[in-house]
Amino acid sequence: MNKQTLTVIVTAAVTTVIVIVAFLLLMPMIGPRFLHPMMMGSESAPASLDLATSRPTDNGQFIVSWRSDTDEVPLNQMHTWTLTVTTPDGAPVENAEILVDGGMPQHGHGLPTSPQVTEYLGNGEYRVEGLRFQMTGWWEVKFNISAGGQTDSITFNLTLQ
Ligand SMILES: [Cu+2]
Repeated sequence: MNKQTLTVIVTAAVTTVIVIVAFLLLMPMIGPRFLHPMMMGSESAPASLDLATSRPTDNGQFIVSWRSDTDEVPLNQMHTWTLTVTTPDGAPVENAEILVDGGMPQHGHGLPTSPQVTEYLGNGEYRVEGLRFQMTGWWEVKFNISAGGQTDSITFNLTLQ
C-alpha cells in the first residue's frame, strides 16, 4: 500500500466519522420534522399553555366547555366528547352549527380523523364523535360555533402524556 492510497483511505474514514457525528448532533433538530411519528412526546408544550376546559369563545359570544366521555382523554383511541355551549349569561345555546378542527402546532399536522358534532343533546350540550389523538404532546381542538346569527370560535389546548 503506497502513501497516496493510505491518505485516501484515512480521508474517507475521517469524512465518514464526521458525517455520522454531524447527523447524530443534528437529530434533535431534524427529528421532529422527518421522524415525527416515532418521536412521540419528545417536545414539551409551552409552559404558559391555557389548559382550561371551559372558556369564552374568542369574541366572547359563547361560553364553551368540553369533557371527554372517557375518564381521561385516551391515546390512539376513538372516543366522544360532550361540548356545552351557553351564552355569557349561562343560557343554553340551542341547535348551534359546530365545526371541529385541530392539530398539533409543534408538528404542523392536523387531526388524524374528522370529528363531527353528531347530535344536539339538549340543554346546550352537543355530542362530538370521532376524536382520536394518535400521539402524546400538545394538541389544539378548535370549534367554530354558529347560533342565532352569530359565529365565534374557540381553541382548546390539551396535552397528552
Ligand atoms: Cu404530532
